[in-house]
Amino acid sequence: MNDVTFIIPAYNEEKSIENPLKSIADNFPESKIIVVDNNSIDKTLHIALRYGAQILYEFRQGKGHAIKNGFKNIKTKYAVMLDADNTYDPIEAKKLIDLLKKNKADVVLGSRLNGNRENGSISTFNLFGNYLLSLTASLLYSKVSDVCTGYWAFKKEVIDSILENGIDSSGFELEVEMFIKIYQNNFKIIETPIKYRSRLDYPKLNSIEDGWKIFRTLWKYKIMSPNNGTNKYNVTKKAYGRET
Ligand SMILES: Nc1nc2c(ncn2[C@@H]2O[C@H](COP(=O)(O)OP(=O)(O)O)[C@@H](O)[C@H]2O)c(=O)[nH]1
Ligand SMILES: [Mg+2]
Repeated sequence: MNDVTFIIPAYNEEKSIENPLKSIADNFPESKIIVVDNNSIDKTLHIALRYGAQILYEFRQGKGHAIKNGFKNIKTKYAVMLDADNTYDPIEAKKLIDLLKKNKADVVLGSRLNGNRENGSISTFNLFGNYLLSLTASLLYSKVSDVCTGYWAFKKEVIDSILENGIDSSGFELEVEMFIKIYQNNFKIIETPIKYRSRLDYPKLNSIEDGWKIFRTLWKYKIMSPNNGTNKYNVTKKAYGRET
């Protein structure tokens, strides 16, 4: 997949980042890897360099800032965003990218909530929060099962459009902001189920604080934006069923 760049936001993930990097290097040796670091003080960068990743330094803390920086450096036709925490299996990127290549959509979300979750990978509290946020996104915009997933595949034109619209989010509101802007720009979004594994290092997300920010962001764009709910596509997941 020489037409794909993997973009990995990373903040102090020395215990986790090697697994996804190794898997990408083994399975997609022709793909490019960008790791966007935010002031990590551990061995994250050292490990990323060993796998030939391009390192971007983003000094403004937060996943939103990191991804914005990464997006500006995407040169390939497709990009895959995934976490450095070993929760997502890079092998599944093939499935997401194939859907883009077959023109089934412009953006594919890997749904953890429709997929197979390893025991202990997500707490009951976080699971409930994720259902609630996805339900809110479905009611305000378009039906989606897992709007906060960190596993996304994009066509380059969608990334260009996101950058043109601007990314306001500094942190974990990033995913809902992208979902809303992609939807409002009439791109087609679909979901496909993915596996979700337990993270190896400590979580960077604060469930209550970040969950509340994400909820407010969902409403903010509903109130602010002029073209609410005009997308001719609905987020579709049915066609791709559960993984066997
Ligand atoms: N560059 C950067 N990455 C971050 C920051 N905060 C979190 N991340 C990364 O973003 C990804 C998602 O964070 P995580 O704590 O796993 O959130 P969760 O998956 O929503 O629970 C991980 O790869 C983190 O290392 C940050 O401030 N800067
Ligand atoms: Mg994660």
